[in-house]
Amino acid sequence: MTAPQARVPPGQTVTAKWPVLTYGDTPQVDTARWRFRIFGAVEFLRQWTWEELSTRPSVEVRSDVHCVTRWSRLDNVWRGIRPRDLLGEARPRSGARYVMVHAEPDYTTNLPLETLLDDDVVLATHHDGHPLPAEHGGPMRLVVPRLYFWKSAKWVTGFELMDEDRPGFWEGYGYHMRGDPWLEERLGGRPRETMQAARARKARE
Ligand SMILES: Nc1nc2c(c(=O)[nH]1)N[C@H]1C(S)=C(S)[C@@H](COP(=O)(O)O)O[C@H]1N2
Ligand SMILES: [Mo]
Repeated sequence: MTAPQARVPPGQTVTAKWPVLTYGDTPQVDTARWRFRIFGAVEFLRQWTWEELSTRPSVEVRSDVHCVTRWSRLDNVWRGIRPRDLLGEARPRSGARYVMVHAEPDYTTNLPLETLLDDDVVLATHHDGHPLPAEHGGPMRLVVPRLYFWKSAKWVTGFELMDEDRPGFWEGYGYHMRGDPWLEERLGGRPRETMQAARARKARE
């Protein structure tokens, strides 16, 4: 066993509780109308119904949660499907290097594509043997254990493949573009952009 200390990134405190952190209210997700979409820089636009995704073979992954508000929760067991398998069916174009994760209600967060392809990343429907509670992102949330927890979008609805990185919701307010807890990437991380590029980005946002 590794000592817990070695598992906890700098500036974090371990908690046994699981705080709820949502910007706004918990949305009501209707699984009859729910769709998960992969779009943007892909060869094939794909979408799946709840029925299709929830009946696929699932995997179990154990990982630790590190929230930028300085709590960590160790040994969470997530069950769900790997984004890698779905992305394989959509076939990201060769230039695609980033992903905008879309979620309800109007939540987004950006990730490097290669991070989303990791073995320990899961679109989770279950936590510690129970269906994911609504306030924690049920029926389905993304879990990206190697980055701060704001990258793990609750009530996830799709992946948008992108050639260039773009800030999501919190990143637009100054949270880090990557968010690696071991490097304490809490704020910043935007590449320096020209005034022209900044103007174009503001026009898009
Ligand atoms: N859709 C959505 N996903 C979200 C959020 C949110 O407000 N909306 N908050 C993020 C933040 S800041 C954190 S720390 C985690 C919290 O997850 P939890 O409430 O299950 O602890 O979810 C992330 N995913
Ligand atoms: Mo957070």
